[in-house]
Amino acid sequence: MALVLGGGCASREGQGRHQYPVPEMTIAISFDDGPSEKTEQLLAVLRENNVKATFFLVGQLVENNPEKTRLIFTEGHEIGNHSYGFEGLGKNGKAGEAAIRESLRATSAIIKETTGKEPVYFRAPNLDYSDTLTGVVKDMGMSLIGAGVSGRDWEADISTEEIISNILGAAKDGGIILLHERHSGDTERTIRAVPVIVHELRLRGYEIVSVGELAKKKGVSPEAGIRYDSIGNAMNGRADNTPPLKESYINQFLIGNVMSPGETGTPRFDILSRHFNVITAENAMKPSSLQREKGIFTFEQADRMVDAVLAQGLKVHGHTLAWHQQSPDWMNHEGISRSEAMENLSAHVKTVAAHFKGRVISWDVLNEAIIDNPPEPADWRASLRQSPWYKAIGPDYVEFVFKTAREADPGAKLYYNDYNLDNQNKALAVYNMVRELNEKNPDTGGRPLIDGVGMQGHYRLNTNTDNVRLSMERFISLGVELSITELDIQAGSDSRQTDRQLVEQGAVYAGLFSLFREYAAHIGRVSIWGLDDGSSWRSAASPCLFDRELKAKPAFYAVLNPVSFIAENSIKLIREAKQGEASYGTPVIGPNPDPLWNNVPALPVDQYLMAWQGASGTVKALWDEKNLYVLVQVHNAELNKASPNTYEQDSVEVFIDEDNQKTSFFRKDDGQYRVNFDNETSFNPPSAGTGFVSAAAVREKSYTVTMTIPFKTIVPAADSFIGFDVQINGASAQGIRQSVAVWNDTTGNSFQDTSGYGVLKLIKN
Ligand code: 9MR
Repeated sequence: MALVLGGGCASREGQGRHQYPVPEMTIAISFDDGPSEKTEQLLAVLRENNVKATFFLVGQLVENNPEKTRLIFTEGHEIGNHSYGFEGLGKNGKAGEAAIRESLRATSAIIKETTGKEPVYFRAPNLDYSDTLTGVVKDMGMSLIGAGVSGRDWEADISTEEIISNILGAAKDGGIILLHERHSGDTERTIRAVPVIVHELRLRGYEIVSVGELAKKKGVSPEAGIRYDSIGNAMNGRADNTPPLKESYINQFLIGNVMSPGETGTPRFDILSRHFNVITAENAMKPSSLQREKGIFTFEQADRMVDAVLAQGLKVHGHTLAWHQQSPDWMNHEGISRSEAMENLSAHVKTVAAHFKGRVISWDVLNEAIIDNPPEPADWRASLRQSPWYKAIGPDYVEFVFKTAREADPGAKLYYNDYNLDNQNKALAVYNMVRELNEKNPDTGGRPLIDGVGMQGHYRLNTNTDNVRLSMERFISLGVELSITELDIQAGSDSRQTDRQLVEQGAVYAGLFSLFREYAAHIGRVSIWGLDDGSSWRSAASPCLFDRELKAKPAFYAVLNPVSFIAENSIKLIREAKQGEASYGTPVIGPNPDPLWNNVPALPVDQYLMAWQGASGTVKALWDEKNLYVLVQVHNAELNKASPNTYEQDSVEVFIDEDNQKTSFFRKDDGQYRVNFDNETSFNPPSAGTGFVSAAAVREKSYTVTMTIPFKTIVPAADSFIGFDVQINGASAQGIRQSVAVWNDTTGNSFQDTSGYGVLKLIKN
């Protein structure tokens, strides 16, 4: 930013000669820590620039400098309470409630005695707040003012230009600028910055006022005990008025979120630092952000963010050194030689890891290298994604990238990070990879090569916590650290959520955090991927803890206290399984249904799981001592079986849980039986096909499938129950599945989880 400094030139322009636009925005300006030897000088600058500000004064200094205090007041500035002796009053201080009360009382009293007016705003010294302090401030009828738009002018090495750019970079309508009339460094820097800030903001259309005046302009009456980082926008009294999440997880694991460099110094950053203690750059530390062109590293944005996060006392996790996305093509384009690709990878990893050394606690060294649901998880090499790095280097790029990272920053924990790790096949492939590489490299810098596994955790309402638990246990058994790195839970569509979805989403968050608490000893960090639904990468599915206005959702309270959330909401969450009846009898299976079916009750298969409402139908069941017989009649189908994926073809699926134990994963009594309209079959597990017989008959847009399904583990008895469900897959004219209808299980998870199945009663009369 090119700014003209010094000589008071900006201020003279500001006075008369310059034509500013008619202001459309308002911002407050405040100065902490006076009165002091600089008071007169600062007052002169403000007078010259026609600015009225809020001064947060220290009680003891008011007592020693009554004249200066009166001067501030008579020149039309507002005075706030900044404690009596600048002692630590919040979480970092030692003052008890009585001492806090006395400090605030004495300050307000001396300000009133000197100026005749009692302050209504309080700012905590060092921005150090606590619940006790908030309670006292509330009792005294004052509002709290946070660090809205901070110049960070107390920092030792900061220049006037940096103070200015900190403020101009974060300025926003309703913001409150924080500067200091006195601090341990050179206060002149601040005083020099003021006219420039005022001038630049006025050019942008801001009116610059005191905190009280800002509230008036915004039509807000500040509430006692509420902390305001800005006034008159959606953020007030909301996200920043909830109990800090991180305090619920002290001594358990770090709790994090993501941000971008542009959020530094904004009210969003205040919310992030209130609730979280570790930050991941959502995009700013990915390869394409740091080395878009070969050899040209662009660290400025990421550095700005990382330094601000560290200055706030939070930690930083690095994301990500090697990935198949958001990486420039030159690194590993098609046809590149193995050695050149290795050089590119190593140069990137070395430079980046060395650059952030000491500032990040850990790195996602390799991101998303394993394919989805790998068919042969025992062979992790065969399970590797055919990514550009893989194609250019081969499967040993995995070991290579970890070794390079270890050398460049031996202090950082090195993570393998991936999504869908609740899928047991994918989890197993990752497990095998980490196990082999750690066994092969047991001592790199005193420890095995890979320190941790990151389960991203992009989940949905139907994510089964039991599968998450299985994977967690698997990784923990490797002796590595576990982190949940990108947690979000989709619930709803089109940026809308029903009341039920809000509670269900909370329940999934609560279930997961209960689980994380159980394994806290093995968990390093749980990070949410997105502060609010509006800024989430999956915004339409509203997956975060805060809504678009930064108001805490039920999900927030679920994370804050999972146990009480479940206790308070369990009634709302019960969803009863449907119950149907199977009649007794042995039909002949063939293209024309046996007349025996005529007296069997039909169950509707008409609950749609996707937006498109295509093929649906009915199901009937018969049973005898050996088999279950099923007849599915499908209507309204555009018959198509072009897809190589059998589940995308027009087909019906029957799910059976013989012992009705509703386990969240398949055991030997469970099976999935799929038949398409052409009577082609597929089974899960494949052994379920033994003894199975089916027939199919098509009539225009309808078809009928009959099946004989042998019981595998039970000898059925009258009046007993089995778990049962039916699904109808509808393909589009292009051969892509566009519609799914079910009888009972709306989770979409029937293929691996029997807990949502309906129940079939076996009747014999
Ligand atoms: O949230 C990120 C989004 O802003 C980017 O556009 C996207 C680019 O691929 O990456 C998102 O973050 C991803 C993360 O880096 C790795 N795991 C999946 C995340 C969601 O896509």
